[in-house]
Amino acid sequence: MANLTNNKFVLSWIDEMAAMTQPDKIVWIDGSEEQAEALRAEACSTGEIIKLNQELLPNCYLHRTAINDVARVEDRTFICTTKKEDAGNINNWMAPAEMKEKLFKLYRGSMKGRTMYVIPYSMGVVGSDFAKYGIELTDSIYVVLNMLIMTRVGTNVLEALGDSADYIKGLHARADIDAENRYITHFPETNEIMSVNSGYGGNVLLGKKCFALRIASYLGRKEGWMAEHMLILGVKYPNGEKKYITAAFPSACGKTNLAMLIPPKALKAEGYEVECVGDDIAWLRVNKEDGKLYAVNPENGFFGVAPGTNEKSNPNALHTCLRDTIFTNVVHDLDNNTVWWEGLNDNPPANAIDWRGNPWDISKYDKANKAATAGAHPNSRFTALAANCPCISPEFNSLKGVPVSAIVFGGRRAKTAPLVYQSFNWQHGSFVGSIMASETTAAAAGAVGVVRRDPMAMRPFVGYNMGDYWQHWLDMGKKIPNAPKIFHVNWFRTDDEGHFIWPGFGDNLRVLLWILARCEDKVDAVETAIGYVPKAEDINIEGLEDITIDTIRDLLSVDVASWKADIENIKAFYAQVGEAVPATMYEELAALEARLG
Ligand code: OXD
Ligand code: MN
Repeated sequence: MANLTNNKFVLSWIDEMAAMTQPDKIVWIDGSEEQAEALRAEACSTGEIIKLNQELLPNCYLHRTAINDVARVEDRTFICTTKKEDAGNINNWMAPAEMKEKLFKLYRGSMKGRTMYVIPYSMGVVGSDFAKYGIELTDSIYVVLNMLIMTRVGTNVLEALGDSADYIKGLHARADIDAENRYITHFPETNEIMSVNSGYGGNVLLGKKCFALRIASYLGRKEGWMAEHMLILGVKYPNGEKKYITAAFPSACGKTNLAMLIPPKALKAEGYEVECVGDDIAWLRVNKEDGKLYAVNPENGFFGVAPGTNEKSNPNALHTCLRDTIFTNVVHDLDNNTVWWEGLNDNPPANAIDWRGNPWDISKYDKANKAATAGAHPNSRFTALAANCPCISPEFNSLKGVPVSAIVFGGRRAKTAPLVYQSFNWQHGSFVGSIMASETTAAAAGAVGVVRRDPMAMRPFVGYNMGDYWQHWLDMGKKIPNAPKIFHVNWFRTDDEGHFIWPGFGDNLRVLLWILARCEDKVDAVETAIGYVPKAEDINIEGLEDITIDTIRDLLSVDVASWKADIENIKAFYAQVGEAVPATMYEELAALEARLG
């Protein structure tokens, strides 16, 4: 097949990678439906994917990964900068030359007998100011088909790149799917990503976490913008006005659900709507005209967790994946050739194959031992087109992005954080982001689990030193004349029996409306040691059963004892981040401690 570009930087790099991996042939992905369809047919013929019921699930396919290859592997993810301190203490680090020597041995000859696909892709709308281009080389059709959904792929990317060397080089080889030799590596100084011995999404769809977060966060610092692990949503008011919020939560805190929320009945009746711009990643730039921070979602699709997605928790996600979707590691219902997962409905298939490829029915399922007995892997996924989402924002393809009114941080805290609070200012808000954390909750016993600090939900995704990343947040605040206000929410406060108090899901809009009202100075608040907390009567509870103003008061109370206990944990974490922690963050920490008394 002919090359699709004359760009000598691209061609010489591909030559070099092909000389090392030794594929039988090289195929350029042009983004055409015709080529995609031929690849689907080929992958079906080898069993790599299974074509599902085309009446019920048009253009949908199922894939099962290797059993040892079902999630991101943080302990095997490396940031390879020349100096160790540039990667920092939170990332795994290895010197570039040393890592490459190791990798090249694994890559050498790894594509013998296979095809190398060349995927030119864009993160962001091709040609927009936000867009960044990448080329992924892979020997997996599954990767090609996923990239066609998750990113903007095609010859227009090569045209936009022209003869420039400014693109991110990504090399992925499945090799032996050997967990002991699995590496997800980033070379931010040379714009390279190398992934080997995995076939699982987060490790191999190099545009997502690897490029759009790790490499992009590095570029953002260098170039004066931000790459964040944030959803983007728009709230449409009954009068037609729209306001946008970005929000960062650690994995497994319901980001996709919040991004696509459906307003509760009472608010819907008044005319409120929510539009989704993105569910996972936001790129943020200061707009020179109005001095506001603007956000785009650089992705083109959703790589969502399937289990727990249902008509009640997230009908929009469910409808998004009824067509043009690749399901990974879910249950295959053999009777009607569809898919199923735990939490989809109460109607598990009787005749089915589980994510491991073994016969399965619900009698094998033991709730107490989900990991071993679930039909769908707990981290099973759908890869679906954003364009198919019923609530996708009309601004999804906007060249300039959407203006951000509020940035929201969140975590899963049983006691410590109230339902919502507002930071005093950008600097304090950056501090609030730096101390973000999530707990594992043992719901039944009401026990408080282990705290994992996850600053800005970026712990696994910052492509450089965490302390320098915090400094970048502080610096950005000074460059945004009309900066968004920064908030923190916690949907997961529990009562003494360990039950969640706040209903969550669509009702979270009630909290978002308070947040947006604050951004416009339309509502008062109470100043506390941790920030501004709503007056209970300012959270709209119309139509909410079981929630009284006293419940809201409870949800908004600041539990000083647990904050004081948390301070010790924060100090230990700051010490771990080490010397690069900005002095300003320590000042904010001391000020918080003083306010707590
Ligand atoms: C994801 C994650 O898959 O954050 O989006 O883990
Ligand atoms: Mn994520």
